[in-house]
Formats: sequence, structure tokens, C-alpha cells
Amino acid sequence: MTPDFTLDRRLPEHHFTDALRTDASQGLTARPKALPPVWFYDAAGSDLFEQITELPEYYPTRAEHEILTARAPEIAAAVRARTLVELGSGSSQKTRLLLDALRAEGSLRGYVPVDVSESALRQAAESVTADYPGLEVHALVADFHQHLGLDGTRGPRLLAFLGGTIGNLLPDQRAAFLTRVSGALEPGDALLLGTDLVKDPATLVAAYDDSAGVTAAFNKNLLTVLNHGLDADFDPDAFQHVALWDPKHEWIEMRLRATRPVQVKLRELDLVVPFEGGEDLRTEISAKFRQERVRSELRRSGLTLRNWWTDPAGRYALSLSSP
Ligand code: AVJ
Repeated sequence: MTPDFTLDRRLPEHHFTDALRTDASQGLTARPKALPPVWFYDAAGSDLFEQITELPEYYPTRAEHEILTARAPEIAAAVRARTLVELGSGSSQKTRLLLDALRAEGSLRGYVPVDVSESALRQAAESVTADYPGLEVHALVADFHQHLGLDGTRGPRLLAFLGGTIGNLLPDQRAAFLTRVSGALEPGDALLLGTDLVKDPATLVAAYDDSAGVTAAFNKNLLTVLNHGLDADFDPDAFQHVALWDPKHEWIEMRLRATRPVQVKLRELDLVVPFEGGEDLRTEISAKFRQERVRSELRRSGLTLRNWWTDPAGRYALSLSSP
């Protein structure tokens, strides 16, 4: 049976390669070297991330799940959304809690999952379509920096940005993103935002440096993505996974540290990148929040915080805000 959903690609193959080329040539020639985390999520990277969410040390997914289990009916009743748009939907596990609540509320007609990983998106769209007969599913392969997935959807809309992914944006990018969201939402729409919270550094670092080494493999998968995408010759064994807490910025930083001097050739870019022994490539920041910062950042972009829910342990928060 053909699955009954549409899938739009707003990330054509050459755009993908162009963006990778730009990010790699800028990021690998910068000091310090840095790459944006969007490149983690090829099919292997998305699978590894799914494994991360099941690690004992990685609490955010479970904490968010707890909140959604307890609060999805409240969220649904507050917004009565016709369309659920989900940014960085991944496998859409937690989405089902929202879909169930919105369906029970009787308002739900459409679901728009937006993700850069076509493989993850396809799986999610297929299973949601199978399990929610009558729901219009329009999957969008896109980078949420370019597309919010709101175009052409009917309100009221609930725009969900879960998982704490907003923490991957640098403060400037975050402000720009929230301002775009604020500009795109209409009265009656709402933003549901997942934010991991500041807590003791040992818990935070363990969540990004698990004992089974899954996060290390996830981090190093970026090198494989570069090898395939840019005909490069990174040796993953020459790099070490590093996760550290930056108390000034209140974010976790993931890095790949060269364990010895290395020269990496990126043939597609005609570029040779030298790493000194011990030199780091920053691959991700994952900012952690306090309620006051979430409230003020939303406010500055024109959104008003309406609800704030945490898990019983207070590790993670979901907030509902509106224009
Ligand atoms: C999916 C971006 C929220 O920052 O916690 C997990 C990604 N990186 N382990 C996060 C991630 C390392 C994750 N986000």
C-alpha cells in the first residue's frame, strides 16, 4: 500500500552539498575551528541520535516525554490547533502525545513534520500516516533556518520545537530564529518550545559523554559525513570526543580533538586543513536555560510566555508562548 502523505524537498541535493561546502570551508579555516551541528544528521547520525535518547545518562528526551505525558491535554486545550508543525521532528516519537491530545480535543486536521533527515522524516511520516487515519501529513525536508513549515498551513497552528534543539543555536542565531517565528505566527497560534535547564555540570557532561561511547560515535560520524560529502580523508581514530561545560555561556560544548598533528585533505574543496596535536574542532553547542532567560528572549522577539512546565525532577522545561 502506498503511504498517503506528501513529502516536499526544500533541500535539493545540490543545495545540501553547497551548504556543506560553505560551512566546511568557513568553519575549518576559522580559528577556533567550528562546524554547525546540522551535519550530524545523515541516516547513520540520525540512528545514533535515536540511540542517544535511550542512554541512561541522556535524560532530556525522557524528561520531555514525562512533561508531554502529563501536559499534552492542557497544551491541546490551550491552543486547539488545527495544524501541528514540528521542527526537527526526527522520529516523531513524542509527537504522538501531542497528536493524541489534539485529536482528543477534536481540532486536529494536519501534521507538518520538518527535518533535514529525509530518512528519519520518511519513517516518521509513514508511521504517523498509518496510525492516524484521516490526518493530512505533509512532510518537509528542510533546514528550519530557511523554512518554518508554516507556509500554506491553516491555523490555529501549534509550532513545536522540541528536544532542546534551540540550544544548538548561538545566542544571535537564537534571537534571529525566535524573531522569525514571532513574525510568522498569527494570533491564535502558539510556539511549544523544549529547553534543557541549567543543572549540576557533572550530570550535564555525562549526558554528552556517555559510558557506552554512543555520543562519541555520533560526534565522530560528522567526520564520515565530511569524508563522503567532500571527498575528505579525516581519520576518525585521530580524533577524540570531548564534552565540556562552559559556565560563562551556560552551554555544553562538544568538540573533536586531534590526538596528534594531522593534515586533512578535502578534495572537493581543494583544501588542506592542518590540525595541531590537541587542537579542537567545535561541533556543537547545547545551551541550557533558566526560566528568566527563556522568558526574556521570547519577549525580546515579540512572544509572550504563557505556560512553563518542568518534569518533576526539574531538569527540563516545556514552554508555551504566543505572539
Ligand atoms: C537534539 C540537539 C537537542 O543538544 O542535546 C545529543 C543533540 N548532541 N547528544 C542535544 C545531542 C549530543 C541534542 N539535540
